[in-house]
Amino acid sequence: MEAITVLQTNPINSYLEQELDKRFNLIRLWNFPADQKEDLFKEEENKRDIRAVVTNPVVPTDREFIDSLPGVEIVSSFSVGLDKIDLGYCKEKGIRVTNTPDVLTDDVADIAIGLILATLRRICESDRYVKAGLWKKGDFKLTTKFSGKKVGIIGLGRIGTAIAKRAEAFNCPISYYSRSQKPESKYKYFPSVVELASDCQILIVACPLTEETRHIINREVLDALGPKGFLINIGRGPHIDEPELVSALVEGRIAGAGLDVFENEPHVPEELFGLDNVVLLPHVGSGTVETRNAMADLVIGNLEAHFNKKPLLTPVV
Ligand code: 8YV
Repeated sequence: MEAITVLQTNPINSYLEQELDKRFNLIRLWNFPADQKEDLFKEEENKRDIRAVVTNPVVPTDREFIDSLPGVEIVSSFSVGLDKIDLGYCKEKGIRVTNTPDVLTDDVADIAIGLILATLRRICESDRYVKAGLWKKGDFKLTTKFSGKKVGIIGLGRIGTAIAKRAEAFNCPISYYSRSQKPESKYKYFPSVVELASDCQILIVACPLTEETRHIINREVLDALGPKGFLINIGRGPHIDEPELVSALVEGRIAGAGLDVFENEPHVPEELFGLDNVVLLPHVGSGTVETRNAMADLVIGNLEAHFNKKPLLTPVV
């Protein structure tokens, strides 16, 4: 049987590519210079040959891109977040979409706790202190306790719940905001983000990025969090109005921030680089070998299920 053609949009993970190569005729879109890309899409036959797209939240799978691939049957995303995929249009066109939930939950929740500890206890700054030989000149300054702090979580899905579970082990009272109250949850519900921010000391963004949650962290929320409050973001950069966050940090209107994601990755506002109350990570929430391999297996498992006419493992559309 002739190999099925799969188009991968951008470099994602070497194990993923290796395993895709074993099973499919893999086209690496980024290997086509702009002029040859034209050729790839010009030939009707080429376009029809491509039956699957493998992608991640770095590049948009929008209407234009979908329309350029008339033979595509499935989009398999190497991510839990689907904000870069036009799900409505895929549904309309009968294109299946899959993601990689669950396998990354632990890692993302772990990094949220890591960011809290790094930010409140100034772990990165104290590491720099020792490496710069400053300890011999005096003790490091006192920091802020994490255990027992009031934690507010925006989005009590898989990842939000995993963060809550971990924070409970630090004796933190947990409250949350989500579109609707979860009757099965023992945590305190706030119907607005401003109310949640006013009531907690550490505010964590853990919801999907949608039109409703874009800039869910705005000036009003930051001011409600206040000069003793910390913001942690392991969701998506556009959840936060970034210029507002930068001024809140620079002006000391919030106490600090731990950020794994940014509005315009890999660009990070340079005003943040000089701030010691801020810990910045390069979107590494799911970035362990174990989890990225499991995500790759799920991307491939979904493609194989689709082409073998079996139920998809993690269908979204
Ligand atoms: C990325 C993520 O997909 O799952 C998500 O939504 O943001 C990450 O796991 C990462 O960019 C992997 O390529």
